[in-house]
Amino acid sequence: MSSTETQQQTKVVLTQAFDEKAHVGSRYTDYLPVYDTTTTFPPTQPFEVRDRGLDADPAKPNLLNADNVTVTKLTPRIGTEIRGLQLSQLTDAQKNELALLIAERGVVVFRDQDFKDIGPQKQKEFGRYFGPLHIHPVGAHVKDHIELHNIYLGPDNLYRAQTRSSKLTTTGQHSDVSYEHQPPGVTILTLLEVPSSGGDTGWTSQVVAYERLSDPIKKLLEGLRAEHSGFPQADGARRDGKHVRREPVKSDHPIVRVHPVTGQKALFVNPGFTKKIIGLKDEESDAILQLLFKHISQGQDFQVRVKWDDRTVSLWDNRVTSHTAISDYDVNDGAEGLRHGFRITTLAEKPKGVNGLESVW
Ligand SMILES: O=C(O)CCC(=O)C(=O)O
Ligand SMILES: [Fe+2]
Repeated sequence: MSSTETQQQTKVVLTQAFDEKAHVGSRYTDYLPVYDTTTTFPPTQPFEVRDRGLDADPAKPNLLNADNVTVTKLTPRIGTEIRGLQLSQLTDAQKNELALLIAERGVVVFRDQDFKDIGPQKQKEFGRYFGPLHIHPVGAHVKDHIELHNIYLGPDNLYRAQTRSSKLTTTGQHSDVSYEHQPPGVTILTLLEVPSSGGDTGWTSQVVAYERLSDPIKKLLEGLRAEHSGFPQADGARRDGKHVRREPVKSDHPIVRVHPVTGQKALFVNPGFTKKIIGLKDEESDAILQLLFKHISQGQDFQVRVKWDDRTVSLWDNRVTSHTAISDYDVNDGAEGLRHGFRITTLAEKPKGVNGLESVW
């Protein structure tokens, strides 16, 4: 267990964040959201991590040339779909090649998986291969498995129901918990139940988002860091009367991040957590961030939208993509069905930018 997973555990008190009556007959009630209201843990300490992609054969023969495997690009620049391989059965060589493929393609979607049925221990073990597991400082999780971050939106979602939004859209591009000093790399989302239509997830290539910028803007951004903050999320949680397990953190990350394996440059700002550009006047920072957020959110020509079913697992690299849930289904219409899943989030290196620029906090 890494320091990121060390918890100071007293007697755990759980708040159930769902109504049992809405889930009679479901096979996955053990994965419904609960909210630990007692565990606290200290700030995450720096840790060393070696990206698995560094140990991959760049041609990826073990992964891509395995028997009966079909590999399809979902769009030219982002997203690959794989059929004919079980994540639960991959060898280490295949997992290393998968880490590289996720870095190159941003998101890799595995169809017809048994992953959701192998149990939380094996699911976490699979995640840990790619890095220490993140524990969400405020999110709902799976009972007895605080590293399994809950994804559930239903009429009985007592956890999220308290959050009121006055926004026109439910979509919001973000890179998960990018305020962390060593934010996530490989991230794994498994859906257990899906609505009859809708509930897709959209990913944006931050590599292409960077490439599209003009040379003078690229040059400007390469020399700058931006602040990513966990404070609004923690404040919101407190406002809703929820327990904050770890005091929030902020990090100033390079705006242009270099991937440690591919060497690709990616834009590393997102509307979810990036608050300001360090060293600029307020109006300058606001104007440039608004420009970049709009660019990321509107770039349908460098995005992929993935349709789920209940045997799909998607893996993405939070260093080179941003994403949004697309909550377009009616959670109050029983006929549309439930959407329920869990996320395993692995932490990666301290971000590195161009010309030796590094994160500070
Ligand atoms: O539910 C989804 O489609 C994505 C939710 C999300 O942002 C995540 O799992 O990181
Ligand atoms: Fe996310």
